[in-house]
Amino acid sequence: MGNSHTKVSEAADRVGMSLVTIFDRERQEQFMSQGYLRLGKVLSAESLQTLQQRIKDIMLGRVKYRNMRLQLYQDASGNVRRTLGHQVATLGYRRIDDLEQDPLFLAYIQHPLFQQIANYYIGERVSIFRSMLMNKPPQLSQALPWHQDVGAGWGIDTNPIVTVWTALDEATVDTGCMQIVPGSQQHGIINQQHFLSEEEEATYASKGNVIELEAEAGEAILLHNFLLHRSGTNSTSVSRRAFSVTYMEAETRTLDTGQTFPVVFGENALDPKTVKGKADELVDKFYG
Ligand SMILES: O=C(O)CCC(=O)C(=O)O
Repeated sequence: MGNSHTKVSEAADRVGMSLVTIFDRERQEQFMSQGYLRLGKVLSAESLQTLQQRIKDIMLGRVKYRNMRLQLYQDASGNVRRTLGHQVATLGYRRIDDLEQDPLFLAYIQHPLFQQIANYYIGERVSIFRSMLMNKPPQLSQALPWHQDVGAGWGIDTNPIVTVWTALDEATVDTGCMQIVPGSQQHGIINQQHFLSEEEEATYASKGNVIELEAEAGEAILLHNFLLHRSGTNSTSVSRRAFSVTYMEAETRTLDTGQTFPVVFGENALDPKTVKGKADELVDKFYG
């Protein structure tokens, strides 16, 4: 794995990384103090392969959803074209949203460990703000600037704090892994508008405080939404895909239209056996 960026080593954090099955007090405290928590390889080798294959099938148009929002890289300078529904068969997508309407991804979103965590921080009824694939295709990716994932910037009336980010490929410095500032969630909301200004970056994300969040394929990491994070570009010949899901109170509404979001835990939660395509009104506008 690469090592070019100044970093506080988190080697100890990863040695003997084991799968978290119980979100106990020690882990709750670690998450609240560091703003992230490695959950281990929540995806078995088989489940990982299943999701890798499914996202490939979605990108190539073998599995289609009418109301799925996709962002396609147009060229090496990072220009992106957005489509509603699949239009182009390529692995060069930047981002794909609305994956909860796919039964395989929905089943993963509803993993019992994520339910434990969501029930602890949110309550019984939980919706998701987004369920997105972030892809850094070989030689064709953009860096993502420093930001927090804040509700106001996203146009919703609460500030979610629970995001589960899962590596679908190994994420390294060379493939454009995430970088974070551990503990930075404790500053609270630095910038309601999502991205930091240059001055804020200098204050809150100085090099000495940044770590590279490298991850193995199949590994899930719990992220506090106020944790400062960014990600780099992919200079290798393999893709770096990750699946990121933000959980929140089911009563959370958009600030403009008062709309709620897909429920994944509790009463009337989506069920992988019967999940339907996303309703038209839920894709009228893009929040986040
Ligand atoms: O996967 C990445 O590169 C960034 C993902 C991200 O910003 C997020 O999950 O909030």
